[in-house]
Amino acid sequence: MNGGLVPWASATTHVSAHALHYGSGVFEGMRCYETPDGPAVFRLESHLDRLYSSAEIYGLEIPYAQEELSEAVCEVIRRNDFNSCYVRPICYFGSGSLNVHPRSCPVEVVILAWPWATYLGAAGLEQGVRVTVSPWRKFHSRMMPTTAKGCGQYLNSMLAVRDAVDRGYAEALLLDSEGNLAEGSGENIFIVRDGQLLTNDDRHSILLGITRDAVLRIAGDLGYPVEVRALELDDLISADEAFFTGTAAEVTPISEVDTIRIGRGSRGPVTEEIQQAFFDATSGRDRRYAHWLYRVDLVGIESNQSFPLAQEFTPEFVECSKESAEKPPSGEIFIAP
Ligand code: PPE
Repeated sequence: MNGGLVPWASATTHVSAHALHYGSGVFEGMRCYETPDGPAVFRLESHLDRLYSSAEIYGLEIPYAQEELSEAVCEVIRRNDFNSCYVRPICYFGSGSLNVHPRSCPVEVVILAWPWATYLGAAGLEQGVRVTVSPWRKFHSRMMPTTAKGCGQYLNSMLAVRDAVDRGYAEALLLDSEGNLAEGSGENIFIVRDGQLLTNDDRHSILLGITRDAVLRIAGDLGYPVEVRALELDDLISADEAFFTGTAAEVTPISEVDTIRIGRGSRGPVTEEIQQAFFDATSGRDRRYAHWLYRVDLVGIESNQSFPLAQEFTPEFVECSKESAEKPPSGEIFIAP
């Protein structure tokens, strides 16, 4: 946290922090996977590139070089002795003034890590999840930069997912302001029809997901034609298969939308093949995608010992699975360079 290694319980910020009042921060979510070469962060550079561009849009000057943040991400994983985990770097305007303009607010930089199993439930990965079209529309990219991962932007996602869960669905699907599909509260969407993949892009107010990008590449390598265009609700309802992509959600099949079954109402064969290929990439089994894996142990090997600051803590806001809300094991710490 801001250049130091801090135990979870002491990693606090003041109530006058600008970000608390106005959501003025940007963040990333990445996953570290266990591979034959030790733990490796999937597409670390792409995530940090997006963090820096999100920060630039909001005028947050990150006072560290990208290489320093890469090393800090690895360090927090090593010091926690994690083989696999979720990593959440966040940069935000801290305490300085409370005008909407963040003048005189310092930029705080924190990296958190914790074990995070499946996002939409372990069963969801195999059987698919039920989703509902949200009454909340995704904000238009002219209202807020949808390609940036800004903290305050997630109030839109939060409204949508709470409504969906309250109505018994695993996830919300937000339409854009024109009524086309945008994305899930925390995932991009793909449709499979007649052996072809369809997805939308930033013209439809989505975050351009890094998992989406990986799946586009994997699908191409598997020989599936992919079309990127506006998607209507009808495209989804008449699809053979559909799935979400996201760092937390990975590749999760969609089984139903508002009680209408998609295809057979379970994970389809194309989704399964892409899911398998994705996990082969993240686990290092498929060497073609080895360049997407950033090996945690390659740097700073001298300091690779477990760290005594890691302590008992179970962050209540962390749900391993939206269905089972398992608690992660203790031992999380933050670090920044
Ligand atoms: N759209 C949104 C709105 C989104 O939040 C995510 C990631 C994606 C698409 C997929 O992006 P990518 O992870 O680069 O493939 N959502 C993150 C936050 C989840 C959360 O609950 O917090 C994530 O998956 O890490």
